[in-house]
Amino acid sequence: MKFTLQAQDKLSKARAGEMETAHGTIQTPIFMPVGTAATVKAVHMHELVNDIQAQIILGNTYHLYLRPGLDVLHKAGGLHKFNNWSGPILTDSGGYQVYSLTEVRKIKEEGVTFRSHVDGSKHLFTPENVMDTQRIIGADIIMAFDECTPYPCDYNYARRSLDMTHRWLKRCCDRFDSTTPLYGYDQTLFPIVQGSVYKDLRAKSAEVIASFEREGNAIGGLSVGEPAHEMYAMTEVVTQILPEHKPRYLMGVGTPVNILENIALGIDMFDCVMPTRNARNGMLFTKEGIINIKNKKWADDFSPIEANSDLLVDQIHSKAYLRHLIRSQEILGAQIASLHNLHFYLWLVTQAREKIIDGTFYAWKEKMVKVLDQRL
Ligand code: PRF
Repeated sequence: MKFTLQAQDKLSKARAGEMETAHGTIQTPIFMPVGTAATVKAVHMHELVNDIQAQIILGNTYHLYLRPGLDVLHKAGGLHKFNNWSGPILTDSGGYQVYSLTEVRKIKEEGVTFRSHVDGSKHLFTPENVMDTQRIIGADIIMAFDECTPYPCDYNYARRSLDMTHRWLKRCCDRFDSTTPLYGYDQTLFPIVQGSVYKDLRAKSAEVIASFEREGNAIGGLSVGEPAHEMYAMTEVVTQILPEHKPRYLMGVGTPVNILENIALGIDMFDCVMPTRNARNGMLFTKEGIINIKNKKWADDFSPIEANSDLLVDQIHSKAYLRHLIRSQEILGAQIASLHNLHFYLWLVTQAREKIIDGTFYAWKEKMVKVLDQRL
């Protein structure tokens, strides 16, 4: 993987860059639609490619390992072949899903034992087997196995957890570096900064993570319930330490405002279930603000879902129609709303990139934050 910085904003730490992977080039800052179980929920691959020009999608080791399982993925020739997405893929390591989705789990030095949310069967994830699993899935960018601490988190717990995440990172790197890709193209491993909301722990973690000198770095453990100002304070501490010339990925973030503020702090990559998950409940992100399409006020509003949008479904369907579909739990409602929201998120980061390049990012960001903080 190769990362080139193309422009840096003068009034903030925002950057525009380009990442070259085996499956294509990604222009940053970028948002990665979440394709947990080998699908971006309710959105077809041809829509990702043709309608919203997604540049990279995410997959989850935890879900893919449980279903369809490694045997099927290996026989398919990896996830790209299995789901017919030929662009870049990043897989998360399961270091978050085992904490958020499983109830009975035990974290030990060796790894994490947990029960499957699908059938209750018992499994063990270790730094080594999670690397092997991500080799089999075949993502271009794979993530280290970490512990995402909850919020709030006691200082001593956060400190001990961090030390373990760092020891796990060494084991991840050793395994990754002593194995080879299975499908003939390169993969790269990103380590993850943790440290809860403690500045000293975040700084220490960022230094340790940087010392591994991988091709990109990630920040985890944020957007887990802490106030936004604490998230920004942590991002700021960490981006001051992580190397300038490598991509920085803020995991699981966030609202459009969170994304803009973190771009301003020097983040290049984001993912979040919010545009797709909230779409299914009728929350729509628009250039004028956030709306709940289920609201009565849209019942007889026959204007397009979004005026001045270049997305076909925004032009040909009305707010009243989408409201009806979502309220009736029609599958098409989830499809239209998900595509609309992903299109908005990709529009937002593409605009940010253009503004960084033409030198007008800061003023634009301030204006957009005001608009996007509003619920209409
Ligand atoms: N670790 C991993 N994946 C994640 C997170 C993390 O801390 C988060 C936190 N927002 C989202 N996804 N491995």
